[in-house]
Parts: sequence; structure tokens; C-alpha cells
Amino acid sequence: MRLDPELVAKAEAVRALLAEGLEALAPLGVETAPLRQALMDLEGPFLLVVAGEFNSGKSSLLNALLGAPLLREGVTPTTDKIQLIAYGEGTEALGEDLVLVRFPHELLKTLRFVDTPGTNAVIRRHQALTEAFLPRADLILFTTSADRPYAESERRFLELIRSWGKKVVLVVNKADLLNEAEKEEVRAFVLEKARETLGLVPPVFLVSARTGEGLAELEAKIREVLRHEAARLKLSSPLGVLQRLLEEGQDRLSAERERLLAEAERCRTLDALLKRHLRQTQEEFAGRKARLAQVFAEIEERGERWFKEHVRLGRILDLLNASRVQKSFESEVIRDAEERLVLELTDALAWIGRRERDLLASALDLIKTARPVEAAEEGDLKARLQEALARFSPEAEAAFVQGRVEAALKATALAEAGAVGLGALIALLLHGLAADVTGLTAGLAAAILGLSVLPRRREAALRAFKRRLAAIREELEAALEKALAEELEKSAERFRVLYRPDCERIQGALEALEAKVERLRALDDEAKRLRANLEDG
Ligand SMILES: Nc1nc2c(ncn2[C@@H]2O[C@H](COP(=O)(O)OP(=O)(O)OP(=O)(O)O)[C@@H](O)[C@H]2O)c(=O)[nH]1
Ligand SMILES: [Mg+2]
Repeated sequence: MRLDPELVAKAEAVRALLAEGLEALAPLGVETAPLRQALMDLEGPFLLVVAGEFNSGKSSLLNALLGAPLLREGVTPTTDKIQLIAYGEGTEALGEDLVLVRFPHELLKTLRFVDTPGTNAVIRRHQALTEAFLPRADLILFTTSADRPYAESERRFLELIRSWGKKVVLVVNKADLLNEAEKEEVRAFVLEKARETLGLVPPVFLVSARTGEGLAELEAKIREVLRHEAARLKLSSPLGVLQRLLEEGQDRLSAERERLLAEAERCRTLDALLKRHLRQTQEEFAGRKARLAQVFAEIEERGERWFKEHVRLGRILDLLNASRVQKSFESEVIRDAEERLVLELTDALAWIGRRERDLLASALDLIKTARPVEAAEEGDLKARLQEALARFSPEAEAAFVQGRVEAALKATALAEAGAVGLGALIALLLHGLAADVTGLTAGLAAAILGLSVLPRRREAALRAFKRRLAAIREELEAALEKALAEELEKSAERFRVLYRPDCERIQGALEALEAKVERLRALDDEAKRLRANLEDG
């Protein structure tokens, strides 16, 4: 490798980029061993890897190129280790699957040949060994045999080679088995197929390891590559590895994004569930308000009858007896209104409590039936919902809401201090109504004694009674509405805290993920730029 300063600078840039890639990829769970190896190989010799299907004559080809029977040849799958061939003497095992074969051939001073186990043999381990070594190659001699050039399995293998961004020289071995016309046919066929797979036309050599045919041309090509391209290939080879792993990293991030989006979808579903719940609760509440209104309508109706019956000239003296008027009003008009109102209200409050419980239960159902996203995190929310459900007591909740209604009523102008409990408060309001009527009718009776304006005065008194009744009704409804609104807000918040942390975490994770995607993309752009730069130089 020439050591001109420009190249040294490029090598530094490559090394820095590889290190950065390593740092970005490792946390993504991408297998970064090839990249770490590539970093180490930057210092090492040029690796020319001979790869191809078993029996295509890889070992024979290397033996022929080096002019010595260094490597075992055979008709069955033969080579079972990666064999590094370096300058020197003597053979040495470098590991279980790696052998260093030394030979004092001058070519080996500038490169190392690598003989690999054949692919597509019944021995799967051979294929795995070779595939694992591919990323280290600076140049690949892809050997195929003239008697079965470019099989489907070879296409797949060549695609794998391409995915690592390797430069390939195609070698069709055993050319001695073909006549001249067949050779041209095979060459054209292989060229066309290789172009389809690689997207470019690689150099193709028809050779015979047996007869030596075409070997000189192949060797010349190797020397030419070494002379003109070795430095560039040596640097762009690890960039190819980086790019391939970056792609893998992007795939992982995409899968992760899918998963997160599915989870985010669940957040939206829960939001929608809550919204629907709030709307439905409001709607059903309208029905409950109508039932309260019914009780008031009945009081009013009875009140009208009572006025007609009792506020008459014939009964004018009765009207002066305040306590009798009050008793009569209470027994005929108010009647069981207090119990019924308390019943309706208590029922409404218990219903608010049950509604929240229903909300939790539907959320739990939703989570249970949702397609399994990430079991662990889903289990977490499920557990929280379950716990909230278990802790939740509609009765306690109703009692709590009741307290709010009472507080709201106590704060109104109609209520008088000292009353404890919803029943007492309502009784106070209604009995106040009776007391009003007493005063009303007494005044009325006094004013009209001897006069014949009774019907008009009676109508005025009835109107006053209705106004007062409507005011009580409004107070009650307003108190209940206020309690409901507060309760709904509280319940919504209680519900949201169950899943909002998850949703925020998901949102955060999605943002972090996009940042990683961006980083990998930037690294890839930089790898591309450096490679283009190497091509130019
Ligand atoms: N006719 C002919 N036979 C050859 C040629 N080169 C190799 N062979 C024969 O093909 C067979 C396989 O040769 P190897 O060199 O072992 O092939 P390989 O690709 O290394 O095989 P594996 O190590 O199993 O992957 C042997 O029987 C060789 O004698 C050639 O150029 N012409
Ligand atoms: Mg072999």
C-alpha cells in the first residue's frame, strides 16, 4: 500500500467513521463483530478471497496460481477451514476453523490469498464459515465451474457478496471441459447473469486450473488490481461492511418503530375510550336530571291543586292559622318529595361511581383483547388497571361525591347552616318552601279580607311559590352538575395517570428512535461520500 499523505488522511477518516459506526450500532443489537474485524484489518494485508460453490476448483485454482500443491483438492466437499495463504514457510493452525499456510511466492508479499470452504454443499458449517469470512475480503474471486455455470444457489451467494459491497472478479474454472464455441456461450451467459445480480458487469475470466489456460490473464488482472486499486479497495472494503451493518441497524429501528407506533396507537385508543366515556356520562346524566325534574313537576302540580283548594274565600279563616297551613301544605304538597329527591340524588351519585368503575373495566378489556404488542409493557398497564379496579369502590366514591353535593348546596343562599347530610339539606329546602307558603297565605288572607280580589292575589302567590320551587330545583341541579363535572375531571385524571406515563415514554422513545435513524443515515451518507472520494482519488 502506498503511503502518500492524502491516503493517510483518507485512512484516518475511514477509521474515525468506522469507530463512530461501531458506537452507533452496538446499542441497536446489530452484530458488530465484522465491523470490529474491519477496523483491525485496516492495518492488515490485502485479502483476496476465493469463494464459490464446492468442487468449482477454488483450491486447485490457488494451487495453480502459486505453482505448488499447497491446498487439498478433491471431488467431494474438501476444504473445511478458512485457509489464509501468506508469504513464508510452514503451516500453522490459527483457530479451530482458520489455518495459516505460508509459501514463499512473491505475489504473497503484497497480498494474502484466502481459500474458503465451498458453498451449497451438504455440510452447512462450510457455508457458514465462508459467509462469516466474506466481510473481510478486499477482493473476491468468485469461482464457478464451466460445467454448471451460474446456478441459482450461486446467484444467491453472489447477492450476499454484493450486500457487503465487495468488488468481484468472476472466474469460470474448468474451461478445459468446453470447446471454443461453448466457452463464448458460457462467457456471455455468465456475464449477463452477473450483470443482473450485481448491477454491473464484472471482469470475467475463463480459466483451467488443470491445464493452466487463462491463468496468466487472471494473474495479470490480480497484479493490476493490486497496483492500482489495492489501497482504495482496502479502505472502501470496511466502508462496505459499515454500510451493510447500518442497513441492518435501520431495519432494526424500523421494526422498533412499528412496535412503538402500535403502542402509541393504544394510547390513542385509550384517549378515545375516555372521551367516549365522558360524553356518554354527560348524556346519561341528562336523563337523571329529567327524573329530578319530574319530582319537582309533581310538587308543582300538587301545589297548584293545593292553592286552588285552600286559598278560597270559604277557607279564609283557616289560612290565618299558620301552623295548620304549614301542616296541610307539607302533607299534601311536599309529601314524600324529600325521600324521592334523596333517592334520586343518591342513585345518581352511586351511578357516577359505577361509571368510573365501568371505564376502568372497559380499558382493561381493551388491553386484554388488543393484539399482543410488547408483553412486558402491556402487562404493566394491565396490572395497573387491575389494581385500580380492585381498589375502586363505587360506594366509597358515591359517598365522596355526596359530600361534594352537600358542600355545593351548603354554599347556596337557599340552604341554612347547620344541616348535616343530603336528606337534611333537602328537607330544609322543602320545609322552607312550606314556611314561605305559610307567610304568603297569611299575608294574603289579611290583605284580602273583605275584598274580592282573591283570585288575582292567589295567582300571584302561586307564582311566587313556583318561582321559589324553581329556584330550589336549580340549586339542586347546579350542585349535582358541579359535583359531576368535578368528579368526571377527577376520574378522567385518575384514568389518564394509569397510562399517560407509558404514552409519554413511547413518545420519547419514538423521538429518540428518529434521532438514531438520522444518525445512521448521516453515517451512511458519510460512508458513501468517502467511497466516492476513494473512487476519484
Ligand atoms: N476438469 C477440471 N477439473 C478441475 C479443474 N480444477 C479443479 N478440478 C477438479 O475439481 C474437483 C474439485 O476441486 P477443488 O479444488 O477441490 O475444488 P474446491 O472448489 O476447492 O472444492 P471445495 O474445497 O470442496 O469447496 C477436483 O477433483 C479437481 O481435480 C479444472 O480446471 N478442470
Ligand atoms: Mg477447496
